Amino acid sequence: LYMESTEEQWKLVADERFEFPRNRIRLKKVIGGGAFGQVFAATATGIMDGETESTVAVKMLKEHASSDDFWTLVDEMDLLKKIDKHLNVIRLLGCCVLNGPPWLIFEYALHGNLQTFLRNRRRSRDAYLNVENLEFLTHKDLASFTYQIAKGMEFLASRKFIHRDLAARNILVAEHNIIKISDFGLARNINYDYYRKTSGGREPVKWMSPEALFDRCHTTQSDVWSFGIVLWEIMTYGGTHTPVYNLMRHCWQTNPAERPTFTELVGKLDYWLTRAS
Ligand code: ACK
Repeated sequence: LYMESTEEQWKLVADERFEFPRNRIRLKKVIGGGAFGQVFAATATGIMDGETESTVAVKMLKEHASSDDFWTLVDEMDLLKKIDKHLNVIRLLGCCVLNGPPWLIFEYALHGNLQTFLRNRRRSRDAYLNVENLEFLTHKDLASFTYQIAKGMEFLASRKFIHRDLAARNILVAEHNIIKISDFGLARNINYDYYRKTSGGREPVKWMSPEALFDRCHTTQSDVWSFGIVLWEIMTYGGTHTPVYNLMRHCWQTNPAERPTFTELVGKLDYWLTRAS
């Protein structure tokens, strides 16, 4: 992609394989936002074979985004164009770069991100507050999520893509509980970019392997580390792992005297079960 003009920063050259007429998109409502981008639910006319109107998700910059943000989005778009279709990887259906700011059009994932999805389906003491009457999940559902995530990541790894931000919040759940790996804002294709390092950007510390964290060395195997954390997120229904992880490490102190007593453990676990998010 090239900038044609410096006067309007969004003047990008259209890619005919992906360009979709902006006027065939109807934005409906904001369904999500990150640090620099926002996502709308929208309808697109004639974007999918055999469907006149499809529900899609449109990702774009927020109003006061910087030029860094702009290029992050353009990088993401470029990268997504190179990823072939896979059931468990969110698909870029098209882009709008002409006559306005860049829009990325994605297939729609009905149930939103996996972290919120899991948290809304916890069997807690407050289960009766489950006003939306959401179906609870079975072990089989949880196992299916882990399998589908592994399948999606296996596919990305086979194409030499490193995700670098694999976490339940970046995984989407579509109709029939189909998993879609998403959020490629930090992803890199190692074929051309394996040496590029992040600095000052957002770094998902709690999901990062030691080599990614300390040496900025991101590989498919560091994605595997993050996958391990995602397994934890799934098994705790979207729980934050820090408290329990700290507890585990506490039990593994070399000096036995520094390990917690069972009474301390009971107290902490009780607190965790009843209060923690
Ligand atoms: O649970 P959510 O609303 O689902 O939180 C995130 C948010 O935008 C920020 O990424 C939602 N989102 C992103 N991409 C899609 C998509 N393709 N389909 C449905 N929701 C999406 C996501």
